Amino acid sequence: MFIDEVKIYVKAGDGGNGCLAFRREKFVPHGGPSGGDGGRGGDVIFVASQHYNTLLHFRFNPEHKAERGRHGEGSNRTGREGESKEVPTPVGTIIYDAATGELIHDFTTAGDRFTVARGGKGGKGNARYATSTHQTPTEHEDGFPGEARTLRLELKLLADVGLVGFPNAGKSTLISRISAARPKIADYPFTTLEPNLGVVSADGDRTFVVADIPGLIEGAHLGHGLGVQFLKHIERTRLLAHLVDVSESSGRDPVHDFEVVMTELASFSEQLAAKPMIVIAAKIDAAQDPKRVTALKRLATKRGLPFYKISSVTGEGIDALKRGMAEAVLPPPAVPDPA
Ligand SMILES: Nc1nc2c(ncn2[C@@H]2O[C@H](COP(=O)(O)OP(=O)(O)OP(=O)(O)O)[C@@H](O)[C@H]2O)c(=O)[nH]1
Ligand SMILES: [Mg+2]
Repeated sequence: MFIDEVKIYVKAGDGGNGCLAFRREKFVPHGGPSGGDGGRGGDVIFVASQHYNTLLHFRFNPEHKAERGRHGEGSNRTGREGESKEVPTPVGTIIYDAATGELIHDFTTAGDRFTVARGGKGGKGNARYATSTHQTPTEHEDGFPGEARTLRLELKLLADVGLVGFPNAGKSTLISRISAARPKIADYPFTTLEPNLGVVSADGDRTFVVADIPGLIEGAHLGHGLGVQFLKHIERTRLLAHLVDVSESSGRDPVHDFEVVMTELASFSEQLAAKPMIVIAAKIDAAQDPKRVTALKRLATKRGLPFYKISSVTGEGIDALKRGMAEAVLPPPAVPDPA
């Protein structure tokens, strides 16, 4: 249902030209042919990496070219090979030829490599054409062009973070603040009727996916409200972000809201309720009574859960929350990615 898709252009390096040259030495009147071959062009190679979970980095960078081979030189020197270009892509990416629709490769495991465009062969230098009867060849070949093609990349998005909470808690507003997703937002419960996914860019190239699902109310597991059917969309996330409206306008007690949602999660699945969770006091700009916030914070601390205060309206606490989410779901950026 949620597919990230992008079209990119790849071009492997052209081969270098073969050289036309003759040996010129003192006291050797007719030196033989000595033109070296051109170097091979570099390949464009895709490498599946765990450090990426969306195709967002391709949108900023839709062209990938490998280096061309150097031309051959005199004294039978072969031109240097062009460097290959390694392009990281998330595990789960499927590559199609955009022109023919042909499936080129399906990346299923990290470290999986596949050459999507082969570098051109280098041209032969004139030295290669010498025979006993043809000692001063002037033939030499141009390098061969590297492959070029337009690819369509497809990735089924899996959410890393699931937003849970009461209807109207501000889940959709938060996802619209931190990603390009633009779900419907309104001041009434059950505005969101279907899950939305948003791609959040953390530091640099790293991204993660947040799922906004319809709100839960007491008795959701009995079918009240929209029920718990949408919880299946966040069963495979690595982190639940539990939004609790701490403004007065909810007319409810934040601590009670938190417990109600926990009960509903647990009655859907114990594993879901036991997932790593962060607690978010939402709409902090509209919280007149600080006791509502501190009571929620105390509860989070008691349960050993990280606690954040945010306002999607003023932006307060949003950066810290994004960093906290990224830390919880992304592997540490210790190993530099092959670029
Ligand atoms: N003052 C204030 N209002 C907010 C904030 N975030 C959301 N709201 C308002 O709260 C209302 C509900 O926001 P939504 O984002 O639609 O809430 P939701 O959790 O997605 O609701 P459902 O889709 O019904 O489950 C809207 O009127 C928002 O404008 C905030 O940080 N501060
Ligand atoms: Mg919503």
